[in-house]
Amino acid sequence: PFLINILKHDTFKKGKVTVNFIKSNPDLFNFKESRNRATKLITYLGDTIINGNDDVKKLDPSKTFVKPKIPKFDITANYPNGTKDLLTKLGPEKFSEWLKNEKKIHFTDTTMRDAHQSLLATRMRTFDMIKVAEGYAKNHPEIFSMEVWGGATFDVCMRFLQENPWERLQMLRKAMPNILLQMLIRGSNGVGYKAYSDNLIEKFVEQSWEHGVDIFRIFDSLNWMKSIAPCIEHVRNKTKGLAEGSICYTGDILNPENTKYNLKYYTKLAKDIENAGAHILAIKDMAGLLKPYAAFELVSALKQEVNIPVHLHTHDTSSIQPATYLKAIEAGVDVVDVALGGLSGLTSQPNFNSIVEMLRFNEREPSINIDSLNDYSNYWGSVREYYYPFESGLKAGSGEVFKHEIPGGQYSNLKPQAQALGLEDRFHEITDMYSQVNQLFGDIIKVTPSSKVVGDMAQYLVSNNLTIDDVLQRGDTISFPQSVVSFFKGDLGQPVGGFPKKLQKLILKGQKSYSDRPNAHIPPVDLEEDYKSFKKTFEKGLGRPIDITDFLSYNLYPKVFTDAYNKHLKYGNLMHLPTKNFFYGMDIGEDIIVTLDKGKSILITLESVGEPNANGMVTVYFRVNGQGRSVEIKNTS
Ligand code: 3PY
Ligand code: ZN
Repeated sequence: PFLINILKHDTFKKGKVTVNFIKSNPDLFNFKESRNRATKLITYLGDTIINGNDDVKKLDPSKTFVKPKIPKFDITANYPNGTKDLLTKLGPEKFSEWLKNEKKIHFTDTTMRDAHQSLLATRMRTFDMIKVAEGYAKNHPEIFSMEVWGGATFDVCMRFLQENPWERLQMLRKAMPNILLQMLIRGSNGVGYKAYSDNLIEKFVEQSWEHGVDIFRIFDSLNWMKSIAPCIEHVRNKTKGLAEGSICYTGDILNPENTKYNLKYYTKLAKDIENAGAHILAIKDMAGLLKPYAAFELVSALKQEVNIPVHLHTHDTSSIQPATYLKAIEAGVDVVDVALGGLSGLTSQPNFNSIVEMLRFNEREPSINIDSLNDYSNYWGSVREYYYPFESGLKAGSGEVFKHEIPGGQYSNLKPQAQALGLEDRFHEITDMYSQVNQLFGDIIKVTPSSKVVGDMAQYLVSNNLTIDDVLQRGDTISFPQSVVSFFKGDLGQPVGGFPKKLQKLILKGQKSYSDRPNAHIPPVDLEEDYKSFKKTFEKGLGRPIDITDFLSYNLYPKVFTDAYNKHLKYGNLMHLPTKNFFYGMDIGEDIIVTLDKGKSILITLESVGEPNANGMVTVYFRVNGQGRSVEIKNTS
């Protein structure tokens, strides 16, 4: 191994070896460390070959994969200037002015965040993103922003993918230095499902910026300004990035009977967001309820009412949302969110490639190389196949979304959840109950985490054969899901128009509620002493220095972080393992090249798999860089 390390060393390869070469390169002696890492990797592969990946619940043995084709790009070329360069040059205020004055329509590409969150249960791995990131940024510098972080990705990265979300962000930043990177943040709930202390969210925003985020799309799951405004402040105070405040859209502004979420409500909220210091206004249509003619009215009114650019987000659950974009573009919207074809449509965003074609020869036509864009769509179409166990099974658009108002990401998860509860044949009862629960709660904004509360209640009532009447008649004898109790206490803030008082009493059963900010009840995180003791506990084992981002991950998700840390001790860094092998192990005779940290690669071949012995242990035989290696795996299946 020592000789191999010399032969592989960059300095050696460049022919610049001197007498001091060996002395000044102690990493040549790191074969023990590399060997350890290789052992961990083959332990993971062995485990997956014998017992499968825990996260893969339904395997199709007949499934075959086509190698995704990476579109060509010039690796030696400089990155063409893009929106990130413009933000650096202009600063957030002037950038916002520039955007408002642009005639052509701009696009945010959500493929690496919301698209897979909404279609594939957020399982897309960094491995598949990083393969095309540099080429995409070089071939498509005209993209307004790439949504790559936040929402559910933070949690899922650690919980299911054995990845460090901060590392993903840094890698994507490095690969796409010219385009704005965007994240979704749930106001005081950060990237979690509950409120966190203000100083934790502030530090999180600061570090997100430091590690690569430029645009912070900020929303609150109840449209509560008291959660949105402090987060806008954090972005303004701690970063040089863009604060994008969101109005979450629900209902139908064209419905004359809608007195709650009407045009006046939204324009007032938009004004409040602008006054709180947002650089951009987002219309976040998380369930895809903004119909085309309503979009025209809403965008026209907002363009009149506010002086900042307007950015529209929707989900194509109903299949009519491209028409919404058409009308919004006619009304002067500045940016729309789209996903590359292969990961677009249904609960995801409208199809980027087709929207570009829709606008060909129009006065707001963007200048985008459609052939290249189609190649990227095809890449994602092939990559998607690796993730087939996470597909939701939804096959067609559904007009029912206008009744139940379930957000895209939640809708695609609800089917597998119903299946897990043995309620698959009652899926439509659940979606119907979801809308009844929403009315019972007083017609609330439904988006993470408030949408989860409504979903939990709907599933609970259906699985226990309870009706809304049962809740109203004998709610004092029913013990409701924890998330519902917490919501009625005020832990997610205050809904528009307040809580229905009678119901709140039935649910809380004497527990006290409050109406100030939940954060006022949460002590600040001790960023000095607690950080020190955190470091002591976790400093060894990650194979790299531990830092403040780990401390933030831990504070946001203590159990998820700790579990991921323990898995890391056993398996090492799995980020560079090809996706096929991460989910499905290896076939006999298959060769794979895996990059270890610091750019070192190893060649792994699966030679054979033994029979379980009396204790259920199986020997799995590999070749690692040509040398025979084996691991003993307990068969737990
Ligand atoms: C999230 O909060 O993750 C969302 O995507 C909400 O729409
Ligand atoms: Zn969304």
